[in-house]
Amino acid sequence: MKEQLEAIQAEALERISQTEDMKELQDIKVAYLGKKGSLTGVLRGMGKLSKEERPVIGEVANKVRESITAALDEKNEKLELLQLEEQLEAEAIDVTLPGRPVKVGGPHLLSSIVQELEDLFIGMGYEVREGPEVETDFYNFEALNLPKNHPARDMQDTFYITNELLMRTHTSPVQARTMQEYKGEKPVKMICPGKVYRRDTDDATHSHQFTQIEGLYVDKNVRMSDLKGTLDTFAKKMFGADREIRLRPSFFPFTEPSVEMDISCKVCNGKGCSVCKGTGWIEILGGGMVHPKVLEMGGYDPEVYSGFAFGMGPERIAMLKYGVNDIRQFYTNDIRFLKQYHKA
Ligand code: 2U9
Repeated sequence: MKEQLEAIQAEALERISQTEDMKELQDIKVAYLGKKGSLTGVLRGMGKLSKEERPVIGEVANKVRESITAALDEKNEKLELLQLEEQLEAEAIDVTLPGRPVKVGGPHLLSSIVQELEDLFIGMGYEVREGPEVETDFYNFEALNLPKNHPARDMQDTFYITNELLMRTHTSPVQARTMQEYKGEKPVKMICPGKVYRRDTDDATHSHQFTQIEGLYVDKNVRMSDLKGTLDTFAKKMFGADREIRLRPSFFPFTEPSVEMDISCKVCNGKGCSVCKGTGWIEILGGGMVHPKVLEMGGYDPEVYSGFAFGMGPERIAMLKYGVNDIRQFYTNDIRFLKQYHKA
């Protein structure tokens, strides 16, 4: 029996040393140490041995089991290590390879212009306020000295939702709302950027939806010269320190007196060219002193308070600044157009 055990040991150790496969190693374990394994089979027969033989053979059998188990463990560890090394090699990452470029977006040109304008006016102490795009007739017209039957309220120009609700035609209602909120008790110094809507047929210079930024400054002793100084600062910061401004008389229902502002043409330096249509000047915005009726409707006593207001179109600013010749470029989102204005 001893020889039989030694033969099993020799055979098992040989098979273990020969294999390089985990699955086969598992099969070898079962073949020798499993319930139906050859070593187990021999050990079962020990019952037939004499009392004297049993401990001797038992000791041999234990040694054989131990040596097979140790060889299996050692081989298993070796194969596991080998498998890990192979896996690490297969999954190795070359960190020195150049990265794949990631496509990143950038702000829309209009957003950049609005941001630039906001920064500029925040620098002059203005707060930025927003309001609803679906407005009431009262805030869009009535509070701005545009009573019923005023030509600017024409159904032809405004998207009405109901008799009382409409898509705002300017951002001025945001200022009217702010004046009411401040209850005529403290100064208002604000700008309001946002989308506005007009019933227009889209072409190179018209869009049924466009952006506006309007400003309002209401306080005691606000004068026309304050408006002029503010707009001059704006023009020089936005279009260059060498720009001149000029104010022309105009008319808006919400301001009195009203003005339109031109800047000197950068292309010809005021000499006259095709961009300024030979005049040397380019129209940029409108403004004026807030109409006493508008102050009153906002809750401000026109005997105590005065104010100026102005309004401009960021599309027009962007078109002049970057030579864009079709307003539809801002809304058709041709990536080739938009990409030109992404800063690196
Ligand atoms: C309140 C009082 C007065 C806002 C003003 C303009 C003149 C103006 C246009 C320029 C081109 C709009 O983008 S555009 O179409 N705007 O000329 N806007 S004064 O006056 C206000 C607003 C609110 C309470």
